[in-house]
Amino acid sequence: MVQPTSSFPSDFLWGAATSAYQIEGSLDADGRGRSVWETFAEQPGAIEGGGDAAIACDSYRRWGDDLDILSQLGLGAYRFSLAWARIMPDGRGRVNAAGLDHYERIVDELLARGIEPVVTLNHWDMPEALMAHGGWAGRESVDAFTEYAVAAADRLGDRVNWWITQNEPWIIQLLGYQLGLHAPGVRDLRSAVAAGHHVLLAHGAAVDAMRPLTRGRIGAALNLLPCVPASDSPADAEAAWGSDGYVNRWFLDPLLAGGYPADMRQHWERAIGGSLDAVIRDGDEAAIGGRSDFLGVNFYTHRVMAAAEPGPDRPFPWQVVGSTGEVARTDEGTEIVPGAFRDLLVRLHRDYPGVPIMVTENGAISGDSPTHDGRVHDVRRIRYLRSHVQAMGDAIAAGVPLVGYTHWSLLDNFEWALGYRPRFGLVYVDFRTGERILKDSALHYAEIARAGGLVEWDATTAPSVDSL
Ligand code: GBH
Repeated sequence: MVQPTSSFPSDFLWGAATSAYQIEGSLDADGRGRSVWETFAEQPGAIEGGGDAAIACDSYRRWGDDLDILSQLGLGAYRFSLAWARIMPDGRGRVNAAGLDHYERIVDELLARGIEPVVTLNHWDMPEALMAHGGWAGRESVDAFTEYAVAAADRLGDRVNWWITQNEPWIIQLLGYQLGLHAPGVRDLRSAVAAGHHVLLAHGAAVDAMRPLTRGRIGAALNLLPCVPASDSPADAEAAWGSDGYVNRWFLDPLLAGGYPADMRQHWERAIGGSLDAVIRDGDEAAIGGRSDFLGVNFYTHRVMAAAEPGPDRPFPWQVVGSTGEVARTDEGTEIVPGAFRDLLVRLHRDYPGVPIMVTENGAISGDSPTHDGRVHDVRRIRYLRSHVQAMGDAIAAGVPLVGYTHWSLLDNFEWALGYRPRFGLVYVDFRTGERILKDSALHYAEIARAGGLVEWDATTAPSVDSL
């Protein structure tokens, strides 16, 4: 049996996470503007199952139910995002007060319940109007985002202690602008690298503009993927390091170490066949770095990498291959690697010392649905959760300054291009009725949060709602 982990500090934040577009619905309510995701979702085949986010979890109306669940579980933090297009319906200029009113109610109600709001500004739902300048591929996005950040901090800055400017710049760059699998559906390498850069530049500009308006801590959330070589060969080792530059260091280094990694900049310039000087201008790196109060880490899995020849569909000399040996997987086949999670946290502390880390996402798809007893026995999610909590405890014991954990996700929700099939929630949502059911994982997580670390667990006994 795993011993109760005592390494978590007493003020460690145990929470859960969502994002606006994935849960809210009510896309036309109270003056919300259109976002790039409505346009993208209308394209045939863009969303698996043909769904859209018109209703999702109906959380724009049921947010009180969501907060009741957080209270019932005894969680101490809620990471959620503001819908950019509710606050800046036209992208620039006019601020929609009704949008801010909505989030102010949520923040005040969270605080009244003793739950720390962790507020994300951009979780991918950019106002459609900003596509006139290419969206994130255009440098105008930096000023637009800063206006939005100022509006948010002006209203909420006195009450919000944790701000996340950007969620997963690499996913925006890759899926939004390189592969076109997410909004706005662009497929262009030069646009992709520009988009990633502008997301970071907007982080820096927003931090500076928000400082006078909030004493809260401001950071960005990166999805980090440890890159492991597929074999002992030097070529695969090089592939793994290259891929680490593409996924991880391209964002970590400018945020926390003063500038882009030279090796990856070369890879990019080779791939686009020219210099990046017009995109990454003099002074830009100085405007990104040295400003983050903490790092948000979204961790799901790793990537096993092998050397490969670049080609039309492969801009860089590496490719993802699966693990060869025995490795546990989620229902969707994602490799479960808690040891790599611990090692990643230790590496971050070593390579970027002095930066507090919040694990802002971590979770697993499990094909759960209620059984005849009306309960959801998601044992595999419990195992995933426990092994990653153990990894965090080990990282803390090794000296990593971890300040909190917001599990992805509080609710089953709209999983972007994959629609409603993948269920990531601690809480089951019936998308026809909006009904919410606490899964066994939610009940077990409540025990972990209450104890402040791992507690004994017997897979044969389902936890009980009465224990809350
Ligand atoms: C995070 O992305 C996101 O921040 C969050 O919104 C999301 O719900 C969560 O993880 C779970 O995915 O078949 O092309 O749609 C992590 C990266 C991006 C990994 C979407 C899975 C599906 C690829 N995720 N990706 S695609």
